[in-house]
Amino acid sequence: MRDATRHGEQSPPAGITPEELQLAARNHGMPLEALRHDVTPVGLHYLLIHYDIPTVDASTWRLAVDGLVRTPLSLSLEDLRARPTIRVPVTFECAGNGRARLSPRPVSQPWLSEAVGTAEWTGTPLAPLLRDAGLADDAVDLVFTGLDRGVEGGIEQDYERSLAVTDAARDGVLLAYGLNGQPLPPQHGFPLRLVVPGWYGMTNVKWLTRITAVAAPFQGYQQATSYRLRQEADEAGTPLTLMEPRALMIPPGVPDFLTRRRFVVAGRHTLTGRAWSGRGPILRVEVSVDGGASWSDTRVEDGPSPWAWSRWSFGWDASAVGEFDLCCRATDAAGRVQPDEPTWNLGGYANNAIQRVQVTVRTA
Ligand SMILES: Nc1nc2c(c(=O)[nH]1)N[C@H]1C(S)=C(S)[C@@H](COP(=O)(O)O)O[C@H]1N2
Ligand SMILES: [Mo]
Repeated sequence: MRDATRHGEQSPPAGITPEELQLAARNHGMPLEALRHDVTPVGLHYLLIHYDIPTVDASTWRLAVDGLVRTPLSLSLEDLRARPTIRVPVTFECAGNGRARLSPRPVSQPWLSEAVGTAEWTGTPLAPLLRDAGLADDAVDLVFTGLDRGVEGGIEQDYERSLAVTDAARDGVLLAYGLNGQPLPPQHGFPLRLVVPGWYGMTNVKWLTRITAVAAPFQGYQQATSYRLRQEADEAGTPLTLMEPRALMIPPGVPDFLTRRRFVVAGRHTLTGRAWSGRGPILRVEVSVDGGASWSDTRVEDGPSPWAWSRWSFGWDASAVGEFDLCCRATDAAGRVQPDEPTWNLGGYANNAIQRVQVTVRTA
């Protein structure tokens, strides 16, 4: 347990506050049984909206590309649809996933482990569009502005995030107008959003209205104040970028309504789930049925795209009745492995500590 007062802050109350509950009721997670789908059905994908969902009239909407460009652009949805099209499954995870398991609990959207989903995005690659606009040599950052507006940290703002020009021009970065073969639904950014494969969710600006090339690193709230790893409020910290590795399992058997504790009939069971990372494919997923005392390798399959989660499965011989503490952990191509315990930080970000699922094995 960490001493919150050391950080000049008040300890959050032991239970979830009405304000956290209000956020949790608006921003839902993906029920873990939906890990069975390669591509998450619309409505089961997690949702995170800082302010309100804006209403957008697609017939008058335009995307502006301006700032330090030789040819400023103003593009309609039809203009964007007429450009080269790509369709690719991409796994998103909110940087705050796991926040509610930190102690003391940073007060914000109280995710446990379900702020994840994989959608099949349809859109147009960003790099050629930037070439058409002709970025000036002194452009260093691109600022992506959404149509949603609100107050955060006492500052009224549009939702805005930036990318370095080199990151924005990478393969796979796209402007998406479709999700799972349909136009974007209002909650996922209709009519257009940015999709940056491998990065934490906040990067994927929804309700995109403007891309501005600027000559200095962007200092907006969501870039310079929020989404940074730090211990103290007055520290600059390090910005969150690529997703850390994480494996999740479909909780086996049936749940208790209130506690979600699992009940499984003794016998052989297949444990399955998904694993992903922003740093290359998942090389290994291990499972433990004894709370992490011993680990076994699982079978890992290729994902539906290089940017989407991999399915894994494991045959569990649950012939003995009793209490079991199931865990899983992923290792990515960069050799990063999930830790047993989280590392605390002020914003409650990037907690990729291993998932634990309590299971009672009983006779039928
Ligand atoms: N304009 C805008 N874009 C946004 C957000 C937002 O509040 N406003 N939330 C971000 C965050 S924090 C996450 S995790 C993802 C969530 O995307 P989804 O709701 O489509 O799953 O969108 C990002 N893009
Ligand atoms: Mo997020």
